[in-house]
Amino acid sequence: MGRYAVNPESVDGTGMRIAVVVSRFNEAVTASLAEGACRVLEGRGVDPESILVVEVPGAFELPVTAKRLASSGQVDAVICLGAVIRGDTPHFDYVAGEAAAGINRAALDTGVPCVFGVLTTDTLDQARDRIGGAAGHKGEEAAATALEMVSLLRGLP
Ligand code: INI
Repeated sequence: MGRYAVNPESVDGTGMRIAVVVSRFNEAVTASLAEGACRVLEGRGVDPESILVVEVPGAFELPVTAKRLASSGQVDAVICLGAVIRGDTPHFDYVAGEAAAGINRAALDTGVPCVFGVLTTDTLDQARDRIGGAAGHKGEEAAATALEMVSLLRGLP
């Protein structure tokens, strides 16, 4: 029996090309997600010139943008960042559900990891807890996941 894993804390991002797609809806939150993601990428050795940050209007627009970037042959991973807050919308489930399904489809269709860094919370306070508050920083976590998946997939048959 074989076993393969990479140490998530020691992945070296040198030479990796990463796209960060961030939605402007709930921008006070999503800007922090993007800052955290870029901080981790650069801290792990990704050249700032190799990070492409793309803004989209809302979380619903993340999948088509992720698919375009993932199929370009020019990025190793796509990090999708957004904040869907239930209090704001009766169509929360559609926006959040379609974002999740579409981002996953972009990854499955292309083989390029597309990370789901979309907060889905009931309140703005719960979202704030996830950008460096009580519940960690989901932008930083999304970046670490992207680096791990690039490294992991490179090592698999
Ligand atoms: N988009 C979000 O990213 N978060 C939300 O909370 C949200 N709400 O509340 O509606 C939201 N809606 C916009 C949506 O993502 C699309 O941009 C819009 O429907 C146009 O396609």
